[in-house]
Amino acid sequence: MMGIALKNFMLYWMGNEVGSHAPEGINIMPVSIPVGTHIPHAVGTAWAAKIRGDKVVTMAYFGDGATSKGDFHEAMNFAGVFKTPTVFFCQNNQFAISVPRSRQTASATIAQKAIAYGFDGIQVDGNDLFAVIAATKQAVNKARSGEGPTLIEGVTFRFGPHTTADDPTKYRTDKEIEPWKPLDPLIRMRLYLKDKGLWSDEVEQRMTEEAQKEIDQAVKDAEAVPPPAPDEIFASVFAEMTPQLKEQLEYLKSTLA
Ligand SMILES: Cc1ncc(C[n+]2csc(CCOP(=O)(O)OP(=O)(O)O)c2C)c(N)n1
Repeated sequence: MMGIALKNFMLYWMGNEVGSHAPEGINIMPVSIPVGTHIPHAVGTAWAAKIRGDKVVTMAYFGDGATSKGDFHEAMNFAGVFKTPTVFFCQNNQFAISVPRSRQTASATIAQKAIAYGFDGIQVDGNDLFAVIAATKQAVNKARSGEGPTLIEGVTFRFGPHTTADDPTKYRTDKEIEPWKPLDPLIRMRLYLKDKGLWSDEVEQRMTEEAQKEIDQAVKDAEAVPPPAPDEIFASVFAEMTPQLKEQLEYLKSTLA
């Protein structure tokens, strides 16, 4: 959607730093694995843009679990104080791996946390594509016109495991999942489009095949790129390598030798 090649995402997951570099003119940060650390970055870049007079709005996406991190609260605080053009989007899928939303916060909603920081928080049906687009557009327009940040809470549910290393049967029952099933956004969107005469089984099959081809090609292209040199694993962590990283690099090199 933002113009990053699928191949780059594959490269990133293969551990190749090349995959993290956004092409010139595309304002997107690399994927952040530590939960929540990208939220202050979104506020910092928005604040810098505001000082420079750039008409930029920054968007930060994170989960319900990330709202327990200090990073989230520090970012929200300064976004409110400096009225930065930032949209915080919390995808509340009810779980941070095995930790349920009820063990994450005592607040009735995640959206209401914005009130304490002095700006708007809105809760939206995260399984309603049009509602999410409308809420996001409204928040972006508000930020762009200098009226400051917004926190959006998209309420949804994670059907599958967190990762392939996770087993949800250990911490939740099928009974919990059942009420969410008819609310699946894919089902709702398919029904909507079918009703408008814009979708059919043939369209779905053709698009699925096209997407599969595109993905297969991206995997092939990414696999054709030579693997990164060991130095590159350490090179982009900080502007300058710390003594610890230098030591680790030497250790890795000696192990490989
Ligand atoms: C700082 C930090 N601590 C722990 C982890 C391990 N971890 C990976 S994902 C995750 C849960 C994230 O939950 P949430 O923010 O709700 O996002 P979700 O993946 O559910 O969308 C944790 C604890 C991590 N990546 N970073």
